[in-house]
Amino acid sequence: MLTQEYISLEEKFGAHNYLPVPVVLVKGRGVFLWDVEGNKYFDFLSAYSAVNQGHCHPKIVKALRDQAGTLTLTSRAFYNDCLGPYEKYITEFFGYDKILPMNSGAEADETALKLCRRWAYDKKRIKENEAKIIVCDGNFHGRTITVISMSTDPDSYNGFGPYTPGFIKIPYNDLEALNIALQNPNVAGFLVEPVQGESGVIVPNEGYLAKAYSLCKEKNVLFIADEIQTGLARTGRMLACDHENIRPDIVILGKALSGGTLPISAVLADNDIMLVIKPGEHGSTFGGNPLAAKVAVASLQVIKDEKLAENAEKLGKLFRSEIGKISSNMIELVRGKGLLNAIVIKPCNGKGALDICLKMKDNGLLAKPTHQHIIRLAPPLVITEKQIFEAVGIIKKSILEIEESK
Ligand code: IF1
Repeated sequence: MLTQEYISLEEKFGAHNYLPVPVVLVKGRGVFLWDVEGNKYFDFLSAYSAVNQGHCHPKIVKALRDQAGTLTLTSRAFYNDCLGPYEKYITEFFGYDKILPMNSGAEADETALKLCRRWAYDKKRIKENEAKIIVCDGNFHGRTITVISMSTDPDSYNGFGPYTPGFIKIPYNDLEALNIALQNPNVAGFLVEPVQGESGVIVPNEGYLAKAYSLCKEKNVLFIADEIQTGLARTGRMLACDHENIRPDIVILGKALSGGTLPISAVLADNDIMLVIKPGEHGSTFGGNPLAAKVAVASLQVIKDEKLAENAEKLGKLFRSEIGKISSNMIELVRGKGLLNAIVIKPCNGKGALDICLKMKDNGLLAKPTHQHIIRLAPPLVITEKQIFEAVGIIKKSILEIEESK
């Protein structure tokens, strides 16, 4: 079957909760993807930063294959020989007492919210059902009802009410607003993305995270970092919070924790927070399954062994510098941290970000706009300097072709 035939199948038999770029992918390896017609592409989305290690990384696939034929799922009703070693590995890797393993990012965010609320009642002695959690305008933490109750994006929350109460929304990157919100004695936590991905790669001011952290500590409020998209070397450090040398009270991970092979997420915290949830009070059928445990260890080893954070830091700077050299009226600015970047497009002759993405596809590079005029550009972190130059060449060619088209 060819491209349109596959697209028609999804159109007819699948929910219409996405409108994908019209390309049908059949194979991935490293920074490259191939479509059903044999065309090869640079992947500059990395499945929204879930494929930091590159598509089908041999070491991660080996871990998957070796465990898949042995034992994939026991449920948490019983112990198994993979979870404990994984828990030891990841807690030592990030320097926390404990992990609560889940599957999707949204589930991990929900888990963090439950931990924060229970900690509020059991430890901070906030009155039951009165706990508040501060979140930021422009946040994205997933698609569940409680998570969209925190959202300020109508595309995320419209038509899905009634909403979960207990959230205070403040502007992102605004310490004064945070300080005011923290005066409320019922505030238990501050949930924040170190860089806002979906909003269009919004990088806060230098020092924002560190100052926000200390304001929270002054008020005995948990600083909760959603590192699902920014973590695991994407922004040039193992965690984006490492740029400001802060240690969140709760860290939320997902996406690249599996190298893009299967849904694996995790919440990390120390005992005084993690142990507020008692046996039987939270869980998940697949959370912490043997297959995920083995794959997650391999995925973390690859990030460390291949120095992906260092590569992201170095090549991210090169990428932004090379994009900055493109002379085009359609480029408003380029911004980002590490290899999480975005170009803000100025529409021209009725053409905008989507037209550029479709042209980049024709020229061999895949990316997708987030919101109207922003193109997120986030390749796997295994990309080389030579490939960065090649990819920038494609981006430049595509932008100029669209700009010159009438
Ligand atoms: C979609 C983007 C959106 C996330 C952060 C939690 C989650 C995500 C910081 C939830 C998920 C994905 C979801 C996907 C598109 C993509 C995304 F920001 F990455 F681009 F939508 F905003 N926290 N982000 O980025 O994790 O439950 O999906 O495993 O929903 O369209 P999940």
